[in-house]
Amino acid sequence: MQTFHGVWPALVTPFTEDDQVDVAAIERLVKALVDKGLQGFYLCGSTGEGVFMTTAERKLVTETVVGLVGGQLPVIVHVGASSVIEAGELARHAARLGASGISSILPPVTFDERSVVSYFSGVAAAAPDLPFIPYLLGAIRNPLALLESLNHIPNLAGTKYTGPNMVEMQQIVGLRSEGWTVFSGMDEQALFARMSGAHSCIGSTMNLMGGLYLQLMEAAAQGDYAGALALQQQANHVTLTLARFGFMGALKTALALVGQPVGAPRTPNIPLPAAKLAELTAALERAGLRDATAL
Ligand code: MN9
Repeated sequence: MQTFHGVWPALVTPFTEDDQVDVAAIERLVKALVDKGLQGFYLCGSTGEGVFMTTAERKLVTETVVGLVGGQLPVIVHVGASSVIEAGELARHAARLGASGISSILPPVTFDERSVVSYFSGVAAAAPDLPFIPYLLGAIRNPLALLESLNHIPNLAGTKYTGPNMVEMQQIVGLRSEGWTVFSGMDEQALFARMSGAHSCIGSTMNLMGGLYLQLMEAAAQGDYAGALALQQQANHVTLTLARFGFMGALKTALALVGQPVGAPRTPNIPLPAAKLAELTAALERAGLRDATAL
């Protein structure tokens, strides 16, 4: 199975004032990220608010982004949905358009590990020629055992591990020696995940500070770990500031502040209250947003 590398934004989905997918804003943002040198795109994940969108809206995002960058950069589409039928439909759609891979969160409201295996098997089988990247997000007791239980899936090609445990990260990386891509999903840990063997990172803040992460990875590749750490800390100041104000609403507002208006998040994500705009702007200024996004 194809492998992947580099710094990828978990693309935010821009919405218009009347809560429609904003195709023009997607095009603007994607072009800017390509110009910065980002190395792939992950669509409709938790940052892309895919599970809060309709199937038609998710298809529109995929069509727009694959139409813009397909063939030039890899695009992985998150297709997870509560119904495996819907996830399968999205997976087939992604394959038909020429996406590079599919990914899925765990099914909601399941309490039996065999259900997770059954669900992932069904999603992966809908696009058998595409790499399948299960998205390990949230409190998963034993990610290593879970991945081992998915071993029979022919197109299993890695995982997106959004957890903080870097020992676990090393073990997941070590599961296979080829045809295996481990994406780290916790932006605050991008450097440490890379040092633990993660092949690539996908994250929400790469929409905002993509150039900084590229520089960070370049410093690490040159063995300049002090330089890389300074950049990780610079990014984390901004990320932790966003979290204090309600992450998705603050992230989308911050994108507008640096010239990429993407509208408000989709409910149940909460927009930044208008009364907090000045406070967030000042806090981001102090956290060094301008420097972090100038790269
Ligand atoms: O996996 C994102 N995680 C979630 C991607 O959305 C739960 C991350 O990129 C975080 O937004 C980021 C900030 O905490 O690490």
